[in-house]
Amino acid sequence: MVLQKMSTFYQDIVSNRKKRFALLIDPDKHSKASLSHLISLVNVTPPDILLVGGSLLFNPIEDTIIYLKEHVSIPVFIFPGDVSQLSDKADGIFLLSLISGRNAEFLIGNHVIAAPRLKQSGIEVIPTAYMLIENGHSTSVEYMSNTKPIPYGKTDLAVATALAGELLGLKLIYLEAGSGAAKSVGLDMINEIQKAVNVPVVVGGGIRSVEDAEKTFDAGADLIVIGTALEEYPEQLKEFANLRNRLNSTSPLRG
Ligand code: 1GP
Repeated sequence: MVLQKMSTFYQDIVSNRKKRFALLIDPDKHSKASLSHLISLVNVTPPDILLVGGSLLFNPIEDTIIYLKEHVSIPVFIFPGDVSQLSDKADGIFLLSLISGRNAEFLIGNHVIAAPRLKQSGIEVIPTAYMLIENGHSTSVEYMSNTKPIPYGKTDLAVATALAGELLGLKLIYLEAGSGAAKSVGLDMINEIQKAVNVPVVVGGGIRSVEDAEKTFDAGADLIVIGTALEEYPEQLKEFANLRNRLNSTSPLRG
């Protein structure tokens, strides 16, 4: 029997509740040259984790994961858009339960398909409560998952959903406005959810600047996820890393 790897990244984030950021890499959005440039920057000012995935991928995820594992020393996790995005070459996976939706395939169906392979791989699995939050426009993840997001201002619904995720045993609450969102998750909603749950809160979608990132951290996010902004301006990586370092050197730690 293959034993699931001890949850090392997760252990780290719960035992040391500092601010962290993830760089999301969508394999379809990079050429070999752009990826290699981004990786050279990652090795100078590293984020805390690389996430790899997308709502719909034309290119196999594994090639990108192998390339990243050869070139970086930070954890490389899968952030799967669907069940085809699996690889035992990654360090781990955010196993997403789309609890804002009511589509059984994304609540349990795909997990049943993926489970034997995940068990066999032994990679770290982090059960994640994935919540889509409306941002004013329809997003790829909404379309592909055939689910409705939680309305933007409905903080009570979002808090109740996050609590349900925690009570079901999910280990991260991930608030997702959608890649390239014009409006990221509302600060009040992040703050209320962070106060309501004990597990770490992840926020992604539409975080474009260091100012956006700082407000999101201040509202209570433990981990923020940045994709588009660093596809467009990879040099901004350094600014996000400086922000994280500054916040961790000045804020009292939570948890
Ligand atoms: C991850 O979908 C986000 O949660 C990434 O969004 O591409 O807008 O940074 P951006």
